[in-house]
Amino acid sequence: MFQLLKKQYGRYTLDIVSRITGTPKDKLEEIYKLYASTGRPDKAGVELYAMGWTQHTTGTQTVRAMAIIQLLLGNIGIAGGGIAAMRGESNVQGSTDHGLLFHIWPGYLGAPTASMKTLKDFNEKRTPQTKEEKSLNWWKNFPKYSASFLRAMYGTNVSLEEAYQLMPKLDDGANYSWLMIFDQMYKGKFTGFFAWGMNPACSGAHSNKVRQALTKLDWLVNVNLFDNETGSFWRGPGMDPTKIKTEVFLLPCASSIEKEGSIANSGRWQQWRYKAIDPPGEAKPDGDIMSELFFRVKELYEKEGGPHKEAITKLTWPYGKKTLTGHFHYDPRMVAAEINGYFLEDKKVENPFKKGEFREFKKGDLVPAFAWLQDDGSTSSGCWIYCGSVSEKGILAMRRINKDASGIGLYSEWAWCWPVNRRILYNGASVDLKGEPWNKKTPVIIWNGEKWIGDVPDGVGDPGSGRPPFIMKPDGVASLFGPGLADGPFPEHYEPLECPVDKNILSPQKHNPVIKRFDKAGVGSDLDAFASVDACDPRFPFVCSTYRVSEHWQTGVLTRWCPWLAEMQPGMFCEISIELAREKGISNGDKVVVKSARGEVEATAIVTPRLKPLNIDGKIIHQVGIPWHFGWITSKNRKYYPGDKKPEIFTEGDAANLLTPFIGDPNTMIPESKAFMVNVIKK
Ligand SMILES: Nc1nc2c(c(=O)[nH]1)N[C@H]1C(S)=C(S)[C@@H](COP(=O)(O)OP(=O)(O)OC[C@H]3O[C@@H](n4cnc5c(=O)[nH]c(N)nc54)[C@H](O)[C@@H]3O)O[C@H]1N2
Ligand SMILES: Nc1nc2c(c(=O)[nH]1)N[C@H]1C(S)=C(S)[C@@H](COP(=O)(O)OP(=O)(O)OC[C@H]3O[C@@H](n4cnc5c(=O)[nH]c(N)nc54)[C@H](O)[C@@H]3O)O[C@H]1N2
Ligand SMILES: [Mo]
Repeated sequence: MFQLLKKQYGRYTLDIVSRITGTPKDKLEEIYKLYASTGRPDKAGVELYAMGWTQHTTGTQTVRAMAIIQLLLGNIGIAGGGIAAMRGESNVQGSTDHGLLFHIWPGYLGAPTASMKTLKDFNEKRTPQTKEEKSLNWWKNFPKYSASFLRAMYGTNVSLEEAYQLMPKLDDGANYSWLMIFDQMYKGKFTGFFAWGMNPACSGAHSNKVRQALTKLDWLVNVNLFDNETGSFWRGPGMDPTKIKTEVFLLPCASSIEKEGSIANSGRWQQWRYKAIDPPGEAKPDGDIMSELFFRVKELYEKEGGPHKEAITKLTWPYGKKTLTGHFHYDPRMVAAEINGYFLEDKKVENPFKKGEFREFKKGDLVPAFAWLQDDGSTSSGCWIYCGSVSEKGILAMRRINKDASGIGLYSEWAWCWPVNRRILYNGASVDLKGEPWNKKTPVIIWNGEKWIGDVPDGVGDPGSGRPPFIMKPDGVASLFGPGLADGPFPEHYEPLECPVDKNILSPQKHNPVIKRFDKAGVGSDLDAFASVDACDPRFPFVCSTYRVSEHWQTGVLTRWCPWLAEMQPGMFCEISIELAREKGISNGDKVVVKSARGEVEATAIVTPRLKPLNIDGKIIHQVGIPWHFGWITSKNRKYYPGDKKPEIFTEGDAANLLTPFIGDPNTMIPESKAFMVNVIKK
């Protein structure tokens, strides 16, 4: 594999990389040397990444390329090492842990597809095998986690097999990600839609398409603190309310400080948050809204019947109760315990870590850690990786012990970290085969002659056991070669779908050949609203990228209403270089229109040395940048109806996503919001 790797990347000479990126050769070399200098036992290098890497049609390959570099440098599992995905919102980690994505159940259990007819088929398909005797192959435990999850869903009301039959299945090969959902909605395949804590009319790539898609719905439920461009899409720019059939409901919700629950951060720390104040008016915590919906839908199914009704009527929902006022309150502490999991019967279980030693559990006991979960239906766990997060000591996410015995910042008694409170994943790679830390000054784990001390050890057996440390990989070793993705197995350089160059000097393929596209290729005579420009099109000569500013949050629904923030960032701007400004006769503060193949937005020009023209293979290429926090609802020039709230300070400009292409990375389906082609025209 290493020889293949050398062959693949031998082509990436300094000269070629410099021609492609526009970075001078000496700068490239300086950066390579500096970073490669971390490949020593007494040094560490970490890669923090966020949207600059991911929002591309090559995002997955970029992250993989860096993972390969970190492996080669020995920067995995050590203090100050790793590949760290910075999560954007406070609970992005928690939501993916708990099954937000369509293709996984909670705890990253691959979801079943229609062709997996029985629980046995499902478990067989999803449980990896290995011939490596010393490999732990942790995913061999998959059937324990799937059984425990099914029990968390349906309790003991039904058998495990029946529970499996009640769970929804994905159509084989189908994809239900964001772009897919809005494409299907645009094609009229949806009846209704819950926009739950999101603002797709501004955050979704190609917002014109998203806004049109919303007109095809019969109903839309907006669960939010405020009205936003999504809930009010029907009276937004270019819409004729008399022609739109969609009925919109706003369910007012409590904000993060008005309800209790937990969040999980980028470091996998689950931290408890307490309610500070009551929500105003009729607003309710999201959990209560969901709970009430559940009971109402269940009642309807019980009264009226319907296809597959048991999928709803047989669910266990022990944490919601009807109060005297008729409101279904749900208790997040009970949910936390359900996520941890229980023994559902009295049972004597062999200690998974000590053969021949047994422990007796009583029905209702909390399962102490996921190694104790069973595949026979005798345990439940809503998310196996969180098993161990609630114990007789309480909800460990509530811990606030501000002590760091490790000296390297693990703070092991602050909150709780999945899995099993281990703070650094793959820490077995921080020691050699004899158990000696590679770096004796910053050890993560140490063998004291009898046991490991420091962080909770990951994957390592006792020194001398020869167990390979990457226990989540079937063979126990990390992979340089990455089969199983839509692209690869080795990362390769491709240009974004919309780009300013004629060819990729490394390969005859200009773009990632497996980009997920929904659009028609090329543009027609007028600006085809749903197209991308995949050849250099003189109408859109500049590269555009979208990004954030400190003063606003996301689509701005939480910040555009704050007068002090609106005052600091009062509207859409477009950053352009001094050179481009000169070329186009644009001055700082001028009004401009930024246009792509899909739409246009008005902006104020900011002429800045922050952006510099790039020299790409001898050709001067300009790049411009725009923030994506704005939307029409807080603007001065929109129509305000009686009863509409007006912001104290207006912000001008509409969504940056009116410009972005509706295309996705072939693995993650994230849209290419960081690189597409536009023109900038002085008004
Ligand atoms: N104030 C504020 N803070 C926020 C948010 C907010 O809206 N406002 N949003 C939160 C959320 S949800 C998220 S996901 C995070 C996002 O955090 P970031 O990903 O840091 O945010 P963006 O501003 O979208 O950033 C992208 C950066 O990527 C760079 N970039 C663009 N293309 C490339 C490329 O090809 N390679 C590299 N290496 N860099 C590139 C751009 O120059 C830009 O500086 O921020 C979170 N924090
Ligand atoms: N062009 C471009 N587009 C992007 C990005 C980019 O960099 N460039 N970044 C992308 C990224 S990283 C992200 S994360 C997405 C975000 O996309 P969205 O999630 O659609 O956007 P937000 O503005 O974060 O929407 C959150 C909504 O939730 C509401 N809200 C706040 N608290 C609560 C609560 O407790 N309960 C409920 N029910 N609602 C609440 C807010 O008022 C707001 O309307 O946008 C993506 N879109
Ligand atoms: Mo994000």
